[in-house]
Amino acid sequence: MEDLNRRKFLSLMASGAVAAVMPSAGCHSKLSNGTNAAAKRPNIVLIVSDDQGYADASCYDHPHEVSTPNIDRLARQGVRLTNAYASAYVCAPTRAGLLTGRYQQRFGFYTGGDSRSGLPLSEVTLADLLKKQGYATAVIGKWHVGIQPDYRPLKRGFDEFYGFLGHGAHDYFKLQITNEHNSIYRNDKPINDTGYLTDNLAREAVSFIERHQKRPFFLYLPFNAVHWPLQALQKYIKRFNTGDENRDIYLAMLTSMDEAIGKVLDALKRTGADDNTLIIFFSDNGGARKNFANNGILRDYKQSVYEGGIRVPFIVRWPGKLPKGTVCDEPVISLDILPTICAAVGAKLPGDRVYDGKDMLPVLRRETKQPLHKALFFCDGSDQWAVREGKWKLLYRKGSLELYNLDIDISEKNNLASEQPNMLRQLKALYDQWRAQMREPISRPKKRTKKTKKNRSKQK
Ligand SMILES: [Ca+2]
Repeated sequence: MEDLNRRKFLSLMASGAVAAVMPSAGCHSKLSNGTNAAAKRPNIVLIVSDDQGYADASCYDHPHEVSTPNIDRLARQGVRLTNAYASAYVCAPTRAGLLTGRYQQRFGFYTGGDSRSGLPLSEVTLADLLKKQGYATAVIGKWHVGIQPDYRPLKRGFDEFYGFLGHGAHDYFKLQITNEHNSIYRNDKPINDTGYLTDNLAREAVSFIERHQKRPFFLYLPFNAVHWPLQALQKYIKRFNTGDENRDIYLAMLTSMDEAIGKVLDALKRTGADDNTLIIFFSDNGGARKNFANNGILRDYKQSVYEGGIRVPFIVRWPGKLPKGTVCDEPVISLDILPTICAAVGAKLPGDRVYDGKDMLPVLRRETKQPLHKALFFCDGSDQWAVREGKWKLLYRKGSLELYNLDIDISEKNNLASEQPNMLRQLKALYDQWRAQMREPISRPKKRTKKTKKNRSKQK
């Protein structure tokens, strides 16, 4: 690999691209060896699954019918996290937090409804940052953070786009031009395509990898699998016989996604990029009841601040830079991905804004025993919120507060709110302090606003 990287570097020098990819001063120390940073600049592959259950990867504690050999391959080659969270319990806000490294509530992005106006243009995306570092950038899959022209991928730091812009779900077989939400786009243009969408995302991802062997690349691969509608290839549905036809279809969708991930891993190997590629994989929220996902021992599903809505499968794999086949129990959140990637490539974070995510690399390398975060926060802007500090979790749901000790009660069965009033008060104060720093939702539901106005006028 040394020779290969040297060749890559010389090729970049010849093309005059080295100046563009050299990291800013002071960032080299972030790379583990401190050697020639430009030559070592890793490729980044960020794979996001959609509504996948915590128990629906066979490298996690799983029911017998689940088999995900390629996700397991990532876990064998990297670090598997057991206390990893998505920053929201639904699709769009998690993506907004992921792309910015900031609690999405800082810019008013709490719900799927907030995705209609899009990721505010004041935000800097991970792709913006990597593009500045000379990376080739692509998003292949589900965008879901803005439909209007200025909010589309090519305006948010990505060189290439294949996928769909809006809504959380997409038909897996109907890939013809319809409207701006549902059409499949290639870059700025809607196209007519055929096939099974998960396979197509693999095809496009492999093509992007093969076309960028001479330049560091950032491939953002947000699958819409295994989000409903329940649609799968017959050849895979036949493999399952759980007694529940819907679960069989879900598992077949999962098989297609796992095979797509396998194709990406094979392409990295084939092109020689494998050893110099950081791969991060996670699900954008907990498994959904609607798609027959399984969250194992975790309570509840997507759209809930119980663990089943927010704790997700999460793997980080970087050959030679991170330990292989290890398990990390440190609580992390999807917001950490942006600062981790920036640290890996030697990119400085902009100094004009607050970043909530933190570089996970020291924790993943077991270089520190300090907690990565003092606390983690979750909030949907209306009915539910939660705060986790160490083993304690306080959550608000259906008008009441619940307190759990996750160390001994991962399934959140024993509400300690009345037994631990001091802990409850402490966590509530921590949450209130955090919440006061966040903006109000971009698209506060109209009904709520009208009702509030009506109530106000009544009170007058
Ligand atoms: Ca989702």
